[in-house]
Amino acid sequence: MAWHASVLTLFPEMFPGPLGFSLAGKALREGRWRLEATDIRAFATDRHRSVDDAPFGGGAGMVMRPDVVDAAVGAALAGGDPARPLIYLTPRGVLLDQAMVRDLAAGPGCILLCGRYEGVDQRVIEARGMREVSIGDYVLSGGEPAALVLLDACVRLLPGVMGLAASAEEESHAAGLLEYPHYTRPAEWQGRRVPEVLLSGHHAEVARWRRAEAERITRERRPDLWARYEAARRQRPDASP
Ligand code: 6GU
Repeated sequence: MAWHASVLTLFPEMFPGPLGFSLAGKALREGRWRLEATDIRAFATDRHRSVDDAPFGGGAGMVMRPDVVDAAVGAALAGGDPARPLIYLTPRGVLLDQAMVRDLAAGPGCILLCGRYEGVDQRVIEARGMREVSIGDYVLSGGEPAALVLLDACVRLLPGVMGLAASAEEESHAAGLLEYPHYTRPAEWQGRRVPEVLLSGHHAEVARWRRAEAERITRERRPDLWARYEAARRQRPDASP
């Protein structure tokens, strides 16, 4: 069966959105993955179709009701492989990283719950054993853009979606480094030359330069990744200094 994403949202029209374009969109049309966006409001039970209510304890905003969200989750589970992980997208979640993306892409798909308002009643998150995931340390107005980000990251790793260029980039990130810079013709543009080593045809020297640039950029921009990379390098018995 194709990799299957179910998105639970109050704004199903946001999907596939940008994922309908480029290689993800082509792969979607080719059936390499499947996407359903379900309107949570379809599971409302009262005549006002209400999906939210005021927070216990007071405060601003509204909270999504556990009964309505639970019914939507139940329908998604019944509509696909019940082993798919349940993910609630929230800025309070654990940070999405490439290791999590790799795990998700290797599985049967995922069920993504997008919160709006102040969030979702915590009891349904716990009762369904959902993983809470964030895409970064900033606040979005809803989980939908985060769901699109997570899906893009997964879909590009599916077999036959992106090919060799993508796997090379993925490997570089997997090694724990940011990627080296890229250049194409002309060799001189607005007085700026492409680094000479890249024109040399010496493959080993090109590889050495790229590794050195990847390390420099990682050290300068991401001291957190650099510390982890150095720690991992120290673990290796054949470590180069
Ligand atoms: Cl997953 N949701 C929202 N609303 N904001 C976020 C986020 C998720 N990740 C980072 N910011």
